Amino acid sequence: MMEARPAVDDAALGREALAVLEANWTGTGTVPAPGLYPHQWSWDSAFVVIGLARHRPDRARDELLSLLRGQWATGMVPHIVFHTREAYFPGPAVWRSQENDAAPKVLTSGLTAPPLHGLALWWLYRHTGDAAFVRKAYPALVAQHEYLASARDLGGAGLAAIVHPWESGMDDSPAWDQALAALPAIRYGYRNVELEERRPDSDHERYVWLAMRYRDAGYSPGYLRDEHPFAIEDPMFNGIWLASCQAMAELAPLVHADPAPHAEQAERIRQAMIERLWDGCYYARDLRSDQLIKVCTVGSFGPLLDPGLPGDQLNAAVEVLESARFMGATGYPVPSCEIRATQFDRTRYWRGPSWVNTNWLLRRAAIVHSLDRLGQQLTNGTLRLVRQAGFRECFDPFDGSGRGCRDFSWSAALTLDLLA
Ligand code: 9WN
Repeated sequence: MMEARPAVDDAALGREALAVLEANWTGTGTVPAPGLYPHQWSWDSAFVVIGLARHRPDRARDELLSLLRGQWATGMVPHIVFHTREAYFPGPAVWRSQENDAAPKVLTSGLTAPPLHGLALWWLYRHTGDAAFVRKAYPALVAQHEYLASARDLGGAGLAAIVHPWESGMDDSPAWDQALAALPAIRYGYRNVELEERRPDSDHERYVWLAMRYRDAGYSPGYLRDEHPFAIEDPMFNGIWLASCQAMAELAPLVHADPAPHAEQAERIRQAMIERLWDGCYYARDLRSDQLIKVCTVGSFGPLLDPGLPGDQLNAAVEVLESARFMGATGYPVPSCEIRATQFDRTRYWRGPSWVNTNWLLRRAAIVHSLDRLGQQLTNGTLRLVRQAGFRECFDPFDGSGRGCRDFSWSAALTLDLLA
């Protein structure tokens, strides 16, 4: 049921958001939420940078640099950087990053996450004009993009493949169900109480098994290409990468670099998404079965972040988004899975609930395509969620009640941006 919260005006909501981010700052980075997620997560940090760009640019800069301390020599930006000693499963003992020559001193996971950092750096520059900081962070992001283009183009067509559901940032999305079900039927033997409590219904034994396989192969790109059983081209991951490539092209002149390679990369991603992921809607492609995964999720709208998206695809995708399959049927934007899908579940993380970060990304897409009414609807609906239920991790898309943990950093950070 909806929790009663006293009415708050914009100024008070902004102050609350800043207070949450202050409380979640550890001195070296912002944790997504106290207790449940006590380390620094990659795309969470990028959202925090975006939200703090106007209000605390100093903190936004520290946040990004702190995350980049976890970057591997391969260019890979890990999905978790462990700056604190707090227990979390799967923690450093599982990832064993320190045994890999390419890993940095700070302990990290061995997976990556949606590469939103180029867009976050551009956002920070746009609001601060701080070209010196761009010069500082730019090379690391070039390396991140080179890593994706070389080690992750497992389909050979210009898209980056995710090799684990955790890499999508949308762990239990129905888009990964088939690929997980197709894993070899073995006794995985990776039960973990903490993980079971955090995600009671998820396929966590398979998640850990998959991560261990990759770890035991030395996090090797050759293993990913030839053997790893999970490889998926995801439209949200690649839509975000494309947006970051375009951001890097715009930032390049500030560091006296050539924008062309970034623009060309963006073009390659766009073409590959059209050729490989579009079928009336964008779908993820399972590279192991070489099939589209025919469930439409909020991730299907990632390519809308591209201002160069062809008009007919833009119109068709927006029609789906506004239809009774998504926003047209729920009181609040945007359910994480289309509600007519059998896998839709309004109570389970990425299988139904609405999230502030994906709402923000879709609002960004609406802005780049001058879809003012849609943008306004996404802004208002998202602010209504946090006004009513607080900075929760996610929300019931029908009645707006909060789900998951409280004081969630990206919900607070992006609220700051939406209020501006
Ligand atoms: C695994 C931290 C992260 C987010 C993801 C979200 C969730 C972790 C989990 O929390 O993932 O990385 O325990 O399920 O799905 O998007 O980055 O907030």
